[in-house]
Amino acid sequence: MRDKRKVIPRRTFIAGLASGAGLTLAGCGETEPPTYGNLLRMGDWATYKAHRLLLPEQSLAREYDLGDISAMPATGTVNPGDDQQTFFDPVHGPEFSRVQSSGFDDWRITVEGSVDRPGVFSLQDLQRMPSRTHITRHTCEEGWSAIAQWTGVPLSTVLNACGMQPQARYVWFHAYDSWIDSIDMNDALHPQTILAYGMNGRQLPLSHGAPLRLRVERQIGYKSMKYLRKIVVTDNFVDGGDSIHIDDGWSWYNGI
Ligand SMILES: Nc1nc2c(c(=O)[nH]1)N[C@H]1C(S)=C(S)[C@@H](COP(=O)(O)O)O[C@H]1N2
Ligand SMILES: [Mo]
Repeated sequence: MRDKRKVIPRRTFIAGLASGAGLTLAGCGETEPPTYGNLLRMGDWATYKAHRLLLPEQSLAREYDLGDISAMPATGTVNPGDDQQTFFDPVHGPEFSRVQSSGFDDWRITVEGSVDRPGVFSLQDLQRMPSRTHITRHTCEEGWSAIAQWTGVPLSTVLNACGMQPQARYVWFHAYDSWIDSIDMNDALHPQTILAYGMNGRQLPLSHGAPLRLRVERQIGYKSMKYLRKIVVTDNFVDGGDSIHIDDGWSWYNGI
């Protein structure tokens, strides 16, 4: 498995900023990452705490101009239907191939959990909702970054359409490969957090997560999950354990 710990210097820098500013780091409920206490996840603590203290809740990641768009490599899974991929899922991989062969006409995403009206949405359903387009920099933990334009529906719009319940605190994402991951409500309701179906003015390409991927612009690249199939709203944090590769150092919170 690849080494996922290349972002420590910035994390340390931000933590340093926080303590240098004389901020009290103890006792603020909402700045405690839900993974706190798990030794393997100690790295989450500094970034989560520092970001939640220092950054306004809905501060925007920098947006760029059309002329700034760069080439972007596709990494990790590039086709969930291919059983040779590292993160191939024997159950959902073949299912992906089936919906892909329908041109994604048969593709549906479900939204369940702490919502009054669990939803099932086709791509057309999502495309009929108000959209947002932005140009942002994607930063991968492997050391590269790229600028691209993303178009999609704000996650908050979809969650509200399903009647998200007031006690809900996390949103989980399940992909057609073996990826499962979550974000907190602060990131879920952030205006730049979108379910993207378009990239650089075209339909989202297969290798970049078609038909639908998440874009979480204030966190490192791997939080922007590709090939979405299910969204689950939860009241409590549930550690995804091995499925989110904690043993390999993938932090749950990895703000940039
Ligand atoms: N389902 C899924 N989502 C994923 C990945 C993956 O392998 N599977 N890779 C992640 C990583 S490490 C990065 S850097 C970005 C890469 O997105 P890209 O392939 O569009 O460049 O997707 C993220 N989302
Ligand atoms: Mo990445």
